[in-house]
Amino acid sequence: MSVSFDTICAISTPPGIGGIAVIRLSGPDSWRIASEISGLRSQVSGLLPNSVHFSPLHDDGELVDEALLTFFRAPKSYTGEDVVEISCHGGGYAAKRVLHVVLKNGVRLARPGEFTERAFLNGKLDLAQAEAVADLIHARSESSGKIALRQLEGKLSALVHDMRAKVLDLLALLELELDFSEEDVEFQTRQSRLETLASLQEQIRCLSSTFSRGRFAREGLRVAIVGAPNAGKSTLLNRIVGDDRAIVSPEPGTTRDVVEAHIELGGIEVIFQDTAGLRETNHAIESQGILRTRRAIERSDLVVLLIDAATKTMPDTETLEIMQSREVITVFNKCDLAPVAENISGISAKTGEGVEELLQQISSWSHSEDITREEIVITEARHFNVLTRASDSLSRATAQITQSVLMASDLRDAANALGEITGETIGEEILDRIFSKFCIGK
Ligand SMILES: Nc1nc2c(ncn2[C@@H]2O[C@H](COP(=O)(O)OP(=O)(O)OP(=O)(O)O)[C@@H](O)[C@H]2O)c(=O)[nH]1
Ligand SMILES: [Mg+2]
Repeated sequence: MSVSFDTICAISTPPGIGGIAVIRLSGPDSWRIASEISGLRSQVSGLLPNSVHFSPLHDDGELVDEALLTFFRAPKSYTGEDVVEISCHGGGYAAKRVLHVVLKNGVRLARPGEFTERAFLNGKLDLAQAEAVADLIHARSESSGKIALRQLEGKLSALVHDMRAKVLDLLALLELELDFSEEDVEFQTRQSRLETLASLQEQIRCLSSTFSRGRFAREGLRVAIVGAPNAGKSTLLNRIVGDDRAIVSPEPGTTRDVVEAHIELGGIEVIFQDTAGLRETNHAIESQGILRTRRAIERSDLVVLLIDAATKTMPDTETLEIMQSREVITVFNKCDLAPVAENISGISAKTGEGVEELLQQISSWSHSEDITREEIVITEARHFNVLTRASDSLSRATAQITQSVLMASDLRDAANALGEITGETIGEEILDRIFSKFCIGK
């Protein structure tokens, strides 16, 4: 059964110059309004679902554009409602003009994510799938795209749905026993209940453990290149991206701002940050740069600590302390000038020696291969938090195995938590928060 709404519209393609732009209309009046502004008015009763028509578009008799109109009939459309997609000319003018005409005819501008929200409310997608739409749109690397597609296909939903069904089965038998409590019947042994709980906990643990890798896939891996002045950090950044991104000079203290460069490594996006060299200084601008370096370290997933193999100069102690809470790969640079022992990672940012191996090391540290290979990966903090809550409830249920009433309540909490991933159990406020993160037209 579909929920009924008003008719909404938005430009669904990004702004900028392009061959075409698409204006999407969804809702009960979409077919009528699209036919009224096009030359298809007289044919509206004869239009077929899934048909495409070329037509000029008019505003009070004045030609606005020539476009292709695709008609979808509910429930066989993205939103599950009557939908028309108007493909007009792209660029800054035509699409806005067409949108204006549609709005003038009494259609409301869609809120961010409203098309996908309607698809969810009309049962075309569950919540995890709807979130995957946003992820796919924002995916920049192979792994984030693949993960989003698998989630869109419903792989995460199916797994979570299956876990939830097991919890509900446990609950159903337990409640039945409670109904018959006077007769002291047992529909399931305690042992088998404990086994099911343990296997559910294991499934949740496995799924949750993909989160840190999943986050890298989705948001990219932030790697801060840090070290004393002149260690060769900027030279290394330039070598990695194969471009003159940062200024290199023999003068210590060259880099002041954090310079970022993005590359794709093993299917995931890696954001390298070249930073100001770290040393005690009274120079105001350099001090600012060092503060920025420390912030970059705190926000990074991984630090590459670069040390000049010839001078072995280390960063200042305060920064070294901050680094203790981070993951650090230590590398000696300028090994073309000063040889390093075999058991030490040595590179030459200048000649490129060892840089490929360093990238390989970063790639294996991030488990990028696992991310691309793994079937189901959690990328959303929301999903991770829900799984943690479900797991806590199941732990409590296990601890209360002898107290059926309390156990039933914990199982209910676990089922409700899991239902929040697929959207089977979720409040309006959370839904609004999720869909407002989308862009307009999605
Ligand atoms: N021989 C040799 N020289 C290098 C190597 N890497 C960097 N250099 C030189 O070392 C000097 C400093 O290099 P930068 O890349 O500017 O060093 P940095 O760590 O960014 O320095 P700051 O920005 O001042 O902190 C330059 O003259 C580089 O050419 C290397 O692997 N071998
Ligand atoms: Mg530099």
